[in-house]
Amino acid sequence: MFVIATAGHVDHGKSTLVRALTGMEPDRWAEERRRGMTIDLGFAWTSLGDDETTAFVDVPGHQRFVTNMLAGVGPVTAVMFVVAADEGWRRQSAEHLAALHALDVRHGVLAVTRSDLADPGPAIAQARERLDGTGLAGIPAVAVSAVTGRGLATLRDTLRDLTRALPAPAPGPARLWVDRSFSVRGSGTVVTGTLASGTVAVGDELLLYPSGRTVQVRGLQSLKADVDRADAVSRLAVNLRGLSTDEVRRGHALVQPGAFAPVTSMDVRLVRAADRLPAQLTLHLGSAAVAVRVRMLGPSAARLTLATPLPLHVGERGLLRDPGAQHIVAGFAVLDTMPPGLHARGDARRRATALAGMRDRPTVAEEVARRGAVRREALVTAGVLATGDADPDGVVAAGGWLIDPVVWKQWAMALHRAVDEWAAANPLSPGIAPDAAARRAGIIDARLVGALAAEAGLVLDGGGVHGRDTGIRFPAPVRRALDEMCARLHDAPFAAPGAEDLARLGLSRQHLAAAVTAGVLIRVTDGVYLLPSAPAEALRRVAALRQPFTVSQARAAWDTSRRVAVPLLEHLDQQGVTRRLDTARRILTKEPR
Ligand SMILES: Nc1nc2c(ncn2[C@@H]2O[C@H](COP(=O)(O)OP(=O)(O)OP(=O)(O)O)[C@@H](O)[C@H]2O)c(=O)[nH]1
Ligand SMILES: [Mg+2]
Repeated sequence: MFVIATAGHVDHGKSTLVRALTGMEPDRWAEERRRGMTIDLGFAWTSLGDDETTAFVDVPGHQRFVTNMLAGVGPVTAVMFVVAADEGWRRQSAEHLAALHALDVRHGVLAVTRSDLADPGPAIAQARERLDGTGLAGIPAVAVSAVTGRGLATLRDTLRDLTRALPAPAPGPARLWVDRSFSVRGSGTVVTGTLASGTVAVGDELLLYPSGRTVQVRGLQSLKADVDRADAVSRLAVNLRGLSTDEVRRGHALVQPGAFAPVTSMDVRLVRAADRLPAQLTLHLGSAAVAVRVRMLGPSAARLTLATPLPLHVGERGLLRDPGAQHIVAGFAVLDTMPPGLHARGDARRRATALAGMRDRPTVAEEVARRGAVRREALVTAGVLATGDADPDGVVAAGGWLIDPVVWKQWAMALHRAVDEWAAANPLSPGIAPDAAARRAGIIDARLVGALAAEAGLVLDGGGVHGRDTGIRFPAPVRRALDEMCARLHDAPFAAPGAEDLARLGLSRQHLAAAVTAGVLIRVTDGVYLLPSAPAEALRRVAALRQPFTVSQARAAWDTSRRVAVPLLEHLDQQGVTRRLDTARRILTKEPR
Protein backbone atom coordinates (compact mmCIF):
# COMPACT_ATOMS: atom_id res chain seq x y z
CA MET A 1 0.00 0.00 0.00
CA PHE A 2 1.02 3.57 -0.60
CA VAL A 3 -0.24 6.56 1.31
CA ILE A 4 -0.45 10.04 -0.21
CA ALA A 5 -1.62 13.14 1.63
CA THR A 6 -3.29 16.08 -0.05
CA ALA A 7 -2.23 19.68 0.53
CA GLY A 8 -3.30 23.06 -0.72
CA HIS A 9 -5.39 26.15 -0.09
CA VAL A 10 -9.01 25.94 1.05
CA ASP A 11 -11.54 25.22 -1.71
CA HIS A 12 -8.92 24.46 -4.33
CA GLY A 13 -10.52 21.09 -5.06
CA LYS A 14 -8.53 18.56 -2.95
CA SER A 15 -11.54 16.58 -1.76
CA THR A 16 -13.23 16.75 -5.16
CA LEU A 17 -10.11 15.34 -6.76
CA VAL A 18 -9.79 12.52 -4.21
CA ARG A 19 -13.44 11.70 -4.83
CA ALA A 20 -12.85 11.66 -8.60
CA LEU A 21 -9.80 9.41 -8.25
CA THR A 22 -11.25 6.92 -5.77
CA GLY A 23 -15.01 7.09 -6.06
CA MET A 24 -15.07 7.44 -2.27
CA GLU A 25 -16.24 10.33 -0.12
CA PRO A 26 -13.37 11.82 1.88
CA ASP A 27 -15.56 14.32 3.72
CA ARG A 28 -16.93 11.99 6.36
CA TRP A 29 -18.97 14.48 8.36
CA ALA A 30 -22.43 15.76 7.45
CA GLU A 31 -21.23 19.20 8.50
CA GLU A 32 -18.36 19.03 6.02
CA ARG A 33 -20.68 18.09 3.19
CA ARG A 34 -23.20 20.77 4.19
CA ARG A 35 -20.52 23.47 4.33
CA GLY A 36 -18.64 22.12 1.31
CA MET A 37 -15.45 22.29 3.31
CA THR A 38 -13.13 19.75 4.85
CA ILE A 39 -12.76 20.12 8.60
CA ASP A 40 -11.10 16.89 9.63
CA LEU A 41 -8.96 14.31 7.90
CA GLY A 42 -10.64 12.14 5.25
CA PHE A 43 -9.58 8.73 4.00
CA ALA A 44 -10.17 7.14 0.61
CA TRP A 45 -8.34 4.63 -1.52
CA THR A 46 -8.13 3.13 -4.97
CA SER A 47 -5.95 1.16 -7.29
CA LEU A 48 -4.03 3.32 -9.71
CA GLY A 49 -4.06 0.67 -12.40
CA ASP A 50 -1.73 -1.84 -10.77
CA ASP A 51 -1.99 -4.42 -7.97
CA GLU A 52 -1.16 -1.94 -5.25
CA THR A 53 -3.66 0.11 -3.34
CA THR A 54 -3.02 3.78 -2.88
CA ALA A 55 -4.71 5.47 0.08
CA PHE A 56 -5.25 9.20 0.31
CA VAL A 57 -5.29 11.20 3.49
CA ASP A 58 -7.35 14.24 2.53
CA VAL A 59 -6.55 17.29 4.64
CA PRO A 60 -8.49 20.50 5.23
CA GLY A 61 -7.19 23.63 3.55
CA HIS A 62 -8.78 26.16 5.87
CA GLN A 63 -6.35 27.98 8.12
CA ARG A 64 -8.49 27.17 11.19
CA PHE A 65 -7.90 23.46 10.75
CA VAL A 66 -4.18 23.53 10.11
CA THR A 67 -3.55 21.34 13.17
CA ASN A 68 -5.68 18.64 11.54
CA MET A 69 -3.76 19.16 8.30
CA LEU A 70 -0.45 18.68 10.09
CA ALA A 71 -1.69 15.51 11.82
CA GLY A 72 -2.59 14.16 8.38
CA VAL A 73 0.66 14.91 6.57
CA GLY A 74 2.92 14.23 9.59
CA PRO A 75 3.30 10.47 9.12
CA VAL A 76 3.16 10.57 5.29
CA THR A 77 6.07 10.90 2.88
CA ALA A 78 4.25 11.71 -0.39
CA VAL A 79 1.87 14.50 -1.30
CA MET A 80 -0.63 15.52 -3.94
CA PHE A 81 -0.27 19.30 -3.88
CA VAL A 82 -3.38 21.00 -5.17
CA VAL A 83 -3.57 24.52 -6.63
CA ALA A 84 -6.70 25.85 -8.35
CA ALA A 85 -6.13 27.15 -11.88
CA ASP A 86 -8.57 29.99 -11.34
CA GLU A 87 -7.11 31.19 -8.03
CA GLY A 88 -3.45 30.39 -8.22
CA TRP A 89 -1.08 30.33 -5.29
CA ARG A 90 -2.70 31.37 -2.00
CA ARG A 91 -1.85 31.80 1.65
CA GLN A 92 -2.49 28.21 2.69
CA SER A 93 -0.65 26.96 -0.38
CA ALA A 94 2.37 28.68 1.13
CA GLU A 95 1.73 27.46 4.67
CA HIS A 96 1.22 23.85 3.55
CA LEU A 97 4.37 24.02 1.46
CA ALA A 98 6.31 25.38 4.45
CA ALA A 99 5.04 22.45 6.53
CA LEU A 100 5.93 19.87 3.88
CA HIS A 101 9.36 21.39 3.46
CA ALA A 102 9.96 21.42 7.21
CA LEU A 103 8.91 17.76 7.41
CA ASP A 104 11.28 17.01 4.54
CA VAL A 105 8.60 15.64 2.22
CA ARG A 106 10.34 15.07 -1.12
CA HIS A 107 7.86 13.13 -3.18
CA GLY A 108 4.82 14.63 -4.77
CA VAL A 109 2.68 15.59 -7.70
CA LEU A 110 1.36 19.07 -8.40
CA ALA A 111 -2.30 18.91 -9.46
CA VAL A 112 -3.66 22.13 -10.89
CA THR A 113 -7.41 21.70 -10.47
CA ARG A 114 -10.43 23.57 -11.80
CA SER A 115 -8.62 23.88 -15.12
CA ASP A 116 -12.05 24.08 -16.79
CA LEU A 117 -12.44 27.51 -15.13
CA ALA A 118 -9.12 29.08 -16.16
CA ASP A 119 -5.98 28.42 -18.16
CA PRO A 120 -3.86 26.24 -15.83
CA GLY A 121 -0.60 27.53 -17.37
CA PRO A 122 -0.04 30.56 -15.12
CA ALA A 123 -0.94 28.63 -11.94
CA ILE A 124 1.49 25.84 -12.87
CA ALA A 125 4.29 28.34 -13.56
CA GLN A 126 3.61 30.18 -10.32
CA ALA A 127 3.47 27.00 -8.25
CA ARG A 128 6.68 25.69 -9.83
CA GLU A 129 8.40 28.87 -8.85
CA ARG A 130 7.23 28.55 -5.22
CA LEU A 131 8.21 24.90 -5.03
CA ASP A 132 11.74 25.73 -6.17
CA GLY A 133 14.19 25.60 -3.31
CA THR A 134 12.02 23.19 -1.31
CA GLY A 135 12.08 19.40 -1.08
CA LEU A 136 9.30 19.38 -3.69
CA ALA A 137 11.18 21.34 -6.36
CA GLY A 138 10.67 19.93 -9.84
CA ILE A 139 7.79 17.55 -9.06
CA PRO A 140 5.62 16.71 -12.07
CA ALA A 141 2.61 18.96 -12.69
CA VAL A 142 -0.73 17.86 -14.14
CA ALA A 143 -3.66 20.08 -15.09
CA VAL A 144 -7.01 18.50 -14.22
CA SER A 145 -10.69 19.19 -14.06
CA ALA A 146 -12.90 17.11 -11.84
CA VAL A 147 -15.91 18.48 -13.77
CA THR A 148 -14.86 17.60 -17.31
CA GLY A 149 -12.53 14.75 -16.37
CA ARG A 150 -9.71 16.40 -18.29
CA GLY A 151 -6.27 15.28 -17.14
CA LEU A 152 -7.56 12.69 -14.65
CA ALA A 153 -6.06 9.73 -16.56
CA THR A 154 -2.71 11.52 -16.75
CA LEU A 155 -2.89 12.36 -13.06
CA ARG A 156 -3.59 8.73 -12.26
CA ASP A 157 -0.53 7.65 -14.30
CA THR A 158 1.63 10.32 -12.72
CA LEU A 159 0.54 9.28 -9.22
CA ARG A 160 1.28 5.65 -10.06
CA ASP A 161 4.76 6.61 -11.23
CA LEU A 162 5.19 8.55 -8.01
CA THR A 163 4.25 5.55 -5.83
CA ARG A 164 6.54 3.27 -7.81
CA ALA A 165 9.44 5.61 -7.22
CA LEU A 166 8.81 5.94 -3.48
CA PRO A 167 11.68 4.53 -1.46
CA ALA A 168 10.75 1.47 0.63
CA PRO A 169 9.98 2.51 4.18
CA ALA A 170 13.15 2.52 6.25
CA PRO A 171 13.34 -0.70 8.28
CA GLY A 172 12.44 0.12 11.83
CA PRO A 173 10.21 -0.67 14.76
CA ALA A 174 6.45 -0.43 14.53
CA ARG A 175 5.02 3.02 15.16
CA LEU A 176 1.49 3.99 14.31
CA TRP A 177 0.47 7.62 14.76
CA VAL A 178 -3.16 7.66 15.82
CA ASP A 179 -5.42 10.02 13.91
CA ARG A 180 -8.84 8.80 15.09
CA SER A 181 -10.25 6.72 17.90
CA PHE A 182 -13.78 5.51 18.34
CA SER A 183 -15.66 2.64 19.82
CA VAL A 184 -17.30 -0.12 17.85
CA ARG A 185 -20.21 -1.95 19.42
CA GLY A 186 -19.09 -5.44 20.40
CA SER A 187 -15.40 -4.76 19.69
CA GLY A 188 -14.49 -1.88 21.94
CA THR A 189 -11.89 0.73 21.17
CA VAL A 190 -10.57 1.12 17.64
CA VAL A 191 -7.85 3.54 16.57
CA THR A 192 -6.87 4.38 13.01
CA GLY A 193 -3.62 5.74 11.76
CA THR A 194 -0.77 5.51 9.32
CA LEU A 195 1.76 2.81 10.09
CA ALA A 196 4.90 4.52 8.81
CA SER A 197 7.40 1.86 9.86
CA GLY A 198 7.49 -1.71 11.09
CA THR A 199 4.87 -4.43 11.27
CA VAL A 200 1.79 -4.89 13.42
CA ALA A 201 0.03 -8.25 13.88
CA VAL A 202 -3.03 -9.47 15.75
CA GLY A 203 -1.98 -10.49 19.26
CA ASP A 204 0.94 -8.05 19.40
CA GLU A 205 1.57 -6.12 22.55
CA LEU A 206 2.20 -2.47 21.86
CA LEU A 207 2.98 0.52 24.01
CA LEU A 208 0.61 3.44 23.92
CA TYR A 209 2.16 6.91 24.08
CA PRO A 210 2.17 9.09 26.02
CA SER A 211 0.52 7.04 28.80
CA GLY A 212 3.06 4.21 28.53
CA ARG A 213 0.29 1.63 28.86
CA THR A 214 0.71 -1.79 27.31
CA VAL A 215 -2.15 -2.68 25.00
CA GLN A 216 -2.90 -5.77 22.99
CA VAL A 217 -3.97 -5.86 19.35
CA ARG A 218 -7.27 -7.70 19.26
CA GLY A 219 -8.06 -7.19 15.61
CA LEU A 220 -6.71 -5.39 12.55
CA GLN A 221 -8.32 -3.91 9.50
CA SER A 222 -6.66 -2.32 6.57
CA LEU A 223 -8.98 -0.38 4.27
CA LYS A 224 -12.01 -2.05 5.82
CA ALA A 225 -10.75 -5.62 5.28
CA ASP A 226 -9.69 -7.86 8.18
CA VAL A 227 -5.98 -8.70 8.15
CA ASP A 228 -3.75 -10.71 10.50
CA ARG A 229 -0.77 -8.44 10.06
CA ALA A 230 0.26 -5.34 8.18
CA ASP A 231 3.58 -3.88 7.12
CA ALA A 232 4.45 -0.24 6.69
CA VAL A 233 3.31 1.77 4.88
CA SER A 234 -0.33 1.07 5.74
CA ARG A 235 -3.52 2.72 6.75
CA LEU A 236 -4.73 0.65 9.68
CA ALA A 237 -7.66 0.33 12.05
CA VAL A 238 -6.49 -1.37 15.23
CA ASN A 239 -8.93 -2.89 17.71
CA LEU A 240 -7.34 -2.68 21.15
CA ARG A 241 -8.05 -4.89 24.10
CA GLY A 242 -8.41 -3.39 27.54
CA LEU A 243 -8.50 0.28 26.62
CA SER A 244 -11.40 2.65 26.84
CA THR A 245 -12.01 5.13 24.03
CA ASP A 246 -11.27 8.16 26.18
CA GLU A 247 -7.75 6.87 26.89
CA VAL A 248 -6.56 7.29 23.32
CA ARG A 249 -6.87 10.06 20.77
CA ARG A 250 -5.18 11.79 17.84
CA GLY A 251 -1.54 12.49 18.50
CA HIS A 252 -1.06 9.37 20.57
CA ALA A 253 1.09 6.61 19.15
CA LEU A 254 1.22 2.83 19.29
CA VAL A 255 4.80 1.63 19.27
CA GLN A 256 6.79 -1.56 19.52
CA PRO A 257 7.88 -2.05 23.16
CA GLY A 258 11.55 -1.32 23.82
CA ALA A 259 12.07 0.50 20.55
CA PHE A 260 11.53 4.06 21.73
CA ALA A 261 12.22 6.05 24.84
CA PRO A 262 9.77 8.67 26.09
CA VAL A 263 11.47 11.85 24.92
CA THR A 264 10.76 15.00 26.91
CA SER A 265 13.94 16.91 26.16
CA MET A 266 15.92 16.97 22.95
CA ASP A 267 18.39 19.00 20.96
CA VAL A 268 17.46 19.84 17.41
CA ARG A 269 18.88 21.50 14.33
CA LEU A 270 16.53 24.25 13.21
CA VAL A 271 15.77 24.58 9.54
CA ARG A 272 14.86 28.00 8.13
CA ALA A 273 14.29 29.58 11.51
CA ALA A 274 14.06 33.22 12.40
CA ASP A 275 16.96 34.47 14.51
CA ARG A 276 14.91 34.35 17.65
CA LEU A 277 12.06 32.00 18.33
CA PRO A 278 9.26 32.54 20.82
CA ALA A 279 9.93 30.54 23.97
CA GLN A 280 6.61 28.70 23.82
CA LEU A 281 5.64 26.91 20.63
CA THR A 282 3.73 23.88 19.42
CA LEU A 283 5.71 20.97 18.06
CA HIS A 284 4.13 18.92 15.29
CA LEU A 285 5.50 15.51 14.43
CA GLY A 286 3.58 12.48 13.22
CA SER A 287 0.00 13.14 14.23
CA ALA A 288 1.10 14.76 17.50
CA ALA A 289 0.90 18.41 18.48
CA VAL A 290 2.72 19.07 21.75
CA ALA A 291 3.53 22.25 23.65
CA VAL A 292 7.30 22.86 23.84
CA ARG A 293 9.59 25.28 25.59
CA VAL A 294 12.38 26.47 23.31
CA ARG A 295 15.84 27.37 24.47
CA MET A 296 18.05 28.69 21.71
CA LEU A 297 21.59 27.34 21.95
CA GLY A 298 23.01 28.84 18.78
CA PRO A 299 21.85 30.28 15.48
CA SER A 300 20.44 26.97 14.28
CA ALA A 301 20.38 24.80 17.37
CA ALA A 302 17.83 24.65 20.14
CA ARG A 303 16.85 22.57 23.11
CA LEU A 304 13.18 21.64 23.16
CA THR A 305 11.43 20.64 26.36
CA LEU A 306 8.22 18.77 25.62
CA ALA A 307 5.11 19.03 27.78
CA THR A 308 4.18 15.48 26.74
CA PRO A 309 6.66 12.67 26.05
CA LEU A 310 6.86 11.52 22.43
CA PRO A 311 8.34 8.34 20.93
CA LEU A 312 11.03 9.85 18.72
CA HIS A 313 14.21 8.80 17.02
CA VAL A 314 17.30 10.76 16.13
CA GLY A 315 17.13 12.05 12.56
CA GLU A 316 13.37 12.60 12.51
CA ARG A 317 11.89 15.79 11.15
CA GLY A 318 9.19 17.89 12.72
CA LEU A 319 8.08 21.49 12.79
CA LEU A 320 7.43 24.27 15.26
CA ARG A 321 4.39 26.45 14.95
CA ASP A 322 3.41 29.59 16.78
CA PRO A 323 -0.22 28.96 17.71
CA GLY A 324 -0.73 32.62 18.60
CA ALA A 325 0.68 34.15 15.42
CA GLN A 326 -0.71 31.19 13.46
CA HIS A 327 2.33 30.34 11.43
CA ILE A 328 5.11 27.83 11.07
CA VAL A 329 8.30 29.29 12.48
CA ALA A 330 10.78 26.48 11.85
CA GLY A 331 11.36 22.94 10.85
CA PHE A 332 13.76 20.82 12.81
CA ALA A 333 15.78 17.63 12.71
CA VAL A 334 16.16 15.69 15.95
CA LEU A 335 19.87 15.45 16.79
CA ASP A 336 19.94 14.14 20.34
CA THR A 337 17.13 12.64 22.43
CA MET A 338 19.39 12.22 25.49
CA PRO A 339 20.95 15.67 25.70
CA PRO A 340 23.43 16.47 28.46
CA GLY A 341 22.50 18.94 31.19
CA LEU A 342 23.53 22.57 30.67
CA HIS A 343 24.73 23.78 34.04
CA ALA A 344 27.99 25.68 33.79
CA ARG A 345 28.59 29.00 32.10
CA GLY A 346 29.35 28.47 28.45
CA ASP A 347 27.71 25.01 28.33
CA ALA A 348 25.03 26.20 25.92
CA ARG A 349 27.57 27.75 23.56
CA ARG A 350 29.75 24.62 23.62
CA ARG A 351 26.68 22.50 23.04
CA ALA A 352 25.69 24.59 20.01
CA THR A 353 29.15 24.07 18.53
CA ALA A 354 28.90 20.33 19.13
CA LEU A 355 25.42 20.20 17.59
CA ALA A 356 26.58 22.15 14.54
CA GLY A 357 29.12 19.39 13.89
CA MET A 358 26.59 16.56 14.13
CA ARG A 359 24.99 14.84 11.23
CA ASP A 360 21.22 14.37 11.10
CA ARG A 361 21.73 10.62 11.01
CA PRO A 362 24.84 9.81 13.03
CA THR A 363 26.60 6.46 12.86
CA VAL A 364 26.85 4.27 15.95
CA ALA A 365 30.60 4.92 16.18
CA GLU A 366 30.01 8.69 16.09
CA GLU A 367 27.40 8.48 18.84
CA VAL A 368 29.65 6.30 20.99
CA ALA A 369 32.66 8.57 20.46
CA ARG A 370 30.56 11.60 21.38
CA ARG A 371 29.23 10.04 24.58
CA GLY A 372 32.28 8.02 25.58
CA ALA A 373 30.03 5.19 26.63
CA VAL A 374 26.36 4.53 26.08
CA ARG A 375 23.94 1.70 26.86
CA ARG A 376 23.32 -0.32 23.75
CA GLU A 377 19.57 -0.15 24.35
CA ALA A 378 19.72 3.63 24.62
CA LEU A 379 21.06 3.77 21.05
CA VAL A 380 18.27 1.42 20.01
CA THR A 381 15.58 3.59 21.57
CA ALA A 382 17.26 6.66 20.10
CA GLY A 383 16.92 5.06 16.68
CA VAL A 384 20.66 5.03 15.96
CA LEU A 385 21.01 1.25 16.17
CA ALA A 386 18.48 -1.46 15.28
CA THR A 387 17.86 -4.20 17.84
CA GLY A 388 19.29 -6.97 15.68
CA ASP A 389 22.28 -5.01 14.37
CA ALA A 390 25.78 -6.33 15.04
CA ASP A 391 28.00 -4.19 17.22
CA PRO A 392 29.95 -1.91 14.91
CA ASP A 393 33.69 -2.08 14.38
CA GLY A 394 35.87 0.28 16.33
CA VAL A 395 33.62 0.20 19.39
CA VAL A 396 34.07 -1.89 22.54
CA ALA A 397 30.95 -3.88 23.50
CA ALA A 398 30.78 -5.09 27.12
CA GLY A 399 28.10 -5.58 29.73
CA GLY A 400 25.36 -4.05 27.57
CA TRP A 401 27.47 -0.95 26.91
CA LEU A 402 29.09 0.37 23.77
CA ILE A 403 32.31 2.16 24.68
CA ASP A 404 34.76 4.33 22.86
CA PRO A 405 38.13 2.49 22.69
CA VAL A 406 39.99 5.50 24.12
CA VAL A 407 37.66 5.65 27.12
CA TRP A 408 38.01 1.90 27.54
CA LYS A 409 41.80 2.17 27.76
CA GLN A 410 41.53 5.06 30.22
CA TRP A 411 39.23 3.02 32.44
CA ALA A 412 41.60 0.06 32.35
CA MET A 413 44.47 2.32 33.42
CA ALA A 414 42.40 3.95 36.14
CA LEU A 415 41.36 0.51 37.39
CA HIS A 416 45.00 -0.52 37.59
CA ARG A 417 45.82 2.57 39.62
CA ALA A 418 42.86 2.02 41.94
CA VAL A 419 43.88 -1.59 42.52
CA ASP A 420 47.51 -0.61 43.20
CA GLU A 421 46.46 2.08 45.66
CA TRP A 422 44.08 -0.26 47.39
CA ALA A 423 46.67 -3.01 47.63
CA ALA A 424 49.20 -0.58 49.10
CA ALA A 425 46.74 0.52 51.74
CA ASN A 426 45.32 -2.95 52.35
CA PRO A 427 48.20 -5.33 51.81
CA LEU A 428 46.40 -8.14 53.57
CA SER A 429 43.30 -7.94 51.42
CA PRO A 430 44.68 -6.63 48.16
CA GLY A 431 41.44 -7.41 46.29
CA ILE A 432 39.12 -4.44 45.92
CA ALA A 433 35.39 -5.02 45.48
CA PRO A 434 34.16 -4.27 41.93
CA ASP A 435 31.77 -1.56 43.12
CA ALA A 436 34.50 0.25 45.02
CA ALA A 437 36.94 -0.21 42.15
CA ALA A 438 34.43 1.25 39.68
CA ARG A 439 33.80 4.23 41.97
CA ARG A 440 37.47 4.98 42.48
CA ALA A 441 38.38 4.54 38.83
CA GLY A 442 35.40 6.53 37.51
CA ILE A 443 34.06 3.51 35.63
CA ILE A 444 30.43 4.04 34.68
CA ASP A 445 29.14 0.57 35.63
CA ALA A 446 30.64 -1.95 38.08
CA ARG A 447 29.57 -4.74 35.74
CA LEU A 448 32.35 -3.63 33.37
CA VAL A 449 35.06 -4.21 36.00
CA GLY A 450 35.55 -7.89 35.08
CA ALA A 451 36.23 -7.14 31.42
CA LEU A 452 38.40 -4.15 32.33
CA ALA A 453 40.39 -6.24 34.82
CA ALA A 454 41.22 -8.67 32.01
CA GLU A 455 42.15 -5.71 29.79
CA ALA A 456 44.46 -4.38 32.52
CA GLY A 457 46.08 -7.76 33.26
CA LEU A 458 44.32 -7.98 36.63
CA VAL A 459 42.22 -10.73 38.15
CA LEU A 460 38.62 -10.53 39.39
CA ASP A 461 37.62 -13.38 41.68
CA GLY A 462 35.88 -13.94 44.99
CA GLY A 463 38.50 -11.72 46.60
CA GLY A 464 37.75 -8.74 44.37
CA VAL A 465 40.06 -7.21 41.75
CA HIS A 466 43.75 -7.70 42.42
CA GLY A 467 47.05 -8.20 40.70
CA ARG A 468 48.08 -11.63 39.53
CA ASP A 469 50.56 -12.10 42.39
CA THR A 470 49.10 -11.25 45.76
CA GLY A 471 51.86 -12.62 48.03
CA ILE A 472 51.08 -14.31 51.34
CA ARG A 473 47.54 -15.54 51.83
CA PHE A 474 46.23 -15.56 55.38
CA PRO A 475 43.18 -17.49 56.47
CA ALA A 476 40.16 -15.22 56.44
CA PRO A 477 39.79 -14.78 60.24
CA VAL A 478 43.46 -13.87 60.57
CA ARG A 479 43.23 -11.49 57.65
CA ARG A 480 40.22 -9.81 59.23
CA ALA A 481 42.02 -9.51 62.58
CA LEU A 482 45.11 -8.05 60.93
CA ASP A 483 42.96 -5.68 58.89
CA GLU A 484 41.31 -4.46 62.06
CA MET A 485 44.66 -3.99 63.76
CA CYS A 486 46.08 -2.12 60.76
CA ALA A 487 43.00 0.08 60.56
CA ARG A 488 43.39 1.05 64.22
CA LEU A 489 47.10 1.73 63.78
CA HIS A 490 46.23 3.82 60.78
CA ASP A 491 44.17 6.09 63.08
CA ALA A 492 46.53 5.92 66.08
CA PRO A 493 49.97 4.93 64.71
CA PHE A 494 51.65 4.38 68.08
CA ALA A 495 48.84 2.69 69.99
CA ALA A 496 50.34 -0.78 69.58
CA PRO A 497 47.85 -3.34 70.86
CA GLY A 498 48.86 -5.00 74.11
CA ALA A 499 49.03 -8.70 74.80
CA GLU A 500 45.39 -8.83 75.84
CA ASP A 501 44.26 -7.00 72.70
CA LEU A 502 46.28 -9.32 70.50
CA ALA A 503 44.81 -12.36 72.24
CA ARG A 504 41.32 -10.98 71.83
CA LEU A 505 42.01 -10.44 68.12
CA GLY A 506 43.20 -14.05 67.95
CA LEU A 507 46.63 -13.09 66.64
CA SER A 508 49.36 -15.47 67.71
CA ARG A 509 53.13 -14.83 67.61
CA GLN A 510 53.26 -16.90 64.42
CA HIS A 511 50.58 -14.83 62.73
CA LEU A 512 52.37 -11.62 63.70
CA ALA A 513 55.68 -12.98 62.48
CA ALA A 514 54.10 -13.87 59.13
CA ALA A 515 52.61 -10.38 58.93
CA VAL A 516 56.09 -8.92 59.51
CA THR A 517 57.48 -11.19 56.77
CA ALA A 518 54.70 -10.05 54.46
CA GLY A 519 55.68 -6.43 55.14
CA VAL A 520 52.38 -5.64 56.76
CA LEU A 521 53.75 -4.86 60.22
CA ILE A 522 57.10 -4.20 61.84
CA ARG A 523 58.18 -5.67 65.13
CA VAL A 524 59.59 -2.97 67.42
CA THR A 525 60.25 -5.34 70.26
CA ASP A 526 58.71 -8.45 71.65
CA GLY A 527 54.95 -7.91 71.71
CA VAL A 528 55.07 -4.41 70.13
CA TYR A 529 54.00 -4.26 66.51
CA LEU A 530 53.42 -1.11 64.44
CA LEU A 531 52.77 -0.24 60.81
CA PRO A 532 55.86 -0.03 58.58
CA SER A 533 55.18 3.69 58.23
CA ALA A 534 55.41 4.27 62.02
CA PRO A 535 59.17 5.03 62.40
CA ALA A 536 59.07 7.76 59.76
CA GLU A 537 56.05 9.33 61.42
CA ALA A 538 57.71 9.00 64.84
CA LEU A 539 60.73 10.82 63.54
CA ARG A 540 58.67 13.62 62.01
CA ARG A 541 57.01 14.24 65.35
CA VAL A 542 60.20 14.28 67.47
CA ALA A 543 61.84 16.55 64.91
CA ALA A 544 59.27 19.12 65.90
CA LEU A 545 60.44 18.99 69.55
CA ARG A 546 63.10 21.26 71.03
CA GLN A 547 66.38 19.28 70.91
CA PRO A 548 67.50 17.41 72.86
CA PHE A 549 64.30 15.75 73.98
CA THR A 550 63.32 13.30 76.70
CA VAL A 551 61.54 9.97 76.57
CA SER A 552 58.50 11.47 78.15
CA GLN A 553 58.42 14.32 75.57
CA ALA A 554 58.63 11.76 72.77
CA ARG A 555 55.92 9.67 74.44
CA ALA A 556 53.65 12.69 74.55
CA ALA A 557 54.40 13.60 70.90
CA TRP A 558 53.49 10.06 69.89
CA ASP A 559 50.48 9.90 72.15
CA THR A 560 51.47 6.52 73.47
CA SER A 561 52.76 4.68 76.55
CA ARG A 562 56.30 4.02 77.75
CA ARG A 563 55.72 0.38 76.74
CA VAL A 564 55.86 1.56 73.12
CA ALA A 565 57.92 4.73 73.37
CA VAL A 566 61.03 3.21 74.94
CA PRO A 567 61.56 0.37 72.44
CA LEU A 568 60.59 2.67 69.57
CA LEU A 569 63.32 5.13 70.60
CA GLU A 570 65.78 2.24 70.78
CA HIS A 571 64.64 1.20 67.31
CA LEU A 572 65.33 4.74 66.08
CA ASP A 573 68.74 4.73 67.83
CA GLN A 574 69.55 1.49 66.05
CA GLN A 575 68.61 3.03 62.74
CA GLY A 576 70.99 5.85 63.55
CA VAL A 577 68.43 8.58 63.23
CA THR A 578 68.44 9.46 66.96
CA ARG A 579 71.32 9.35 69.41
CA ARG A 580 71.35 9.03 73.17
CA LEU A 581 73.14 11.89 74.95
CA ASP A 582 72.70 10.58 78.51
CA THR A 583 70.23 8.51 80.46
CA ALA A 584 67.47 11.05 80.03
CA ARG A 585 68.04 12.85 76.68
CA ARG A 586 68.36 12.20 72.97
CA ILE A 587 68.90 14.28 69.87
CA LEU A 588 68.02 13.86 66.24
CA THR A 589 71.02 13.00 64.05
CA LYS A 590 69.23 13.26 60.72
CA GLU A 591 66.49 15.46 59.40
CA PRO A 592 63.44 13.30 58.72
CA ARG A 593 62.64 12.74 55.05
N1 LIG B 1 -15.42 23.83 -11.96
C1 LIG B 1 -14.75 23.05 -11.13
N2 LIG B 1 -15.04 23.10 -9.82
C2 LIG B 1 -14.32 22.33 -9.01
C3 LIG B 1 -13.30 21.47 -9.45
N3 LIG B 1 -12.75 20.84 -8.36
C4 LIG B 1 -13.42 21.30 -7.31
N4 LIG B 1 -14.36 22.18 -7.67
C5 LIG B 1 -15.24 22.90 -6.76
O1 LIG B 1 -14.50 23.68 -5.87
C6 LIG B 1 -15.11 23.72 -4.59
C7 LIG B 1 -14.15 23.26 -3.53
O2 LIG B 1 -13.80 21.94 -3.75
P1 LIG B 1 -13.32 21.01 -2.59
O3 LIG B 1 -12.91 19.74 -3.23
O4 LIG B 1 -14.24 20.96 -1.46
O5 LIG B 1 -12.05 21.83 -2.15
P2 LIG B 1 -11.04 21.44 -1.00
O6 LIG B 1 -9.69 21.78 -1.49
O7 LIG B 1 -11.24 20.04 -0.60
O8 LIG B 1 -11.47 22.42 0.15
P3 LIG B 1 -11.10 22.29 1.72
O9 LIG B 1 -11.12 20.86 2.03
O10 LIG B 1 -12.09 23.06 2.46
O11 LIG B 1 -9.73 22.84 1.85
C8 LIG B 1 -16.34 22.82 -4.71
O12 LIG B 1 -17.46 23.61 -4.92
C9 LIG B 1 -16.05 21.98 -5.90
O13 LIG B 1 -17.21 21.54 -6.55
C10 LIG B 1 -13.02 21.44 -10.85
O14 LIG B 1 -12.14 20.75 -11.34
N5 LIG B 1 -13.78 22.26 -11.64
MG1 LIG C 1 -11.57 19.22 1.20
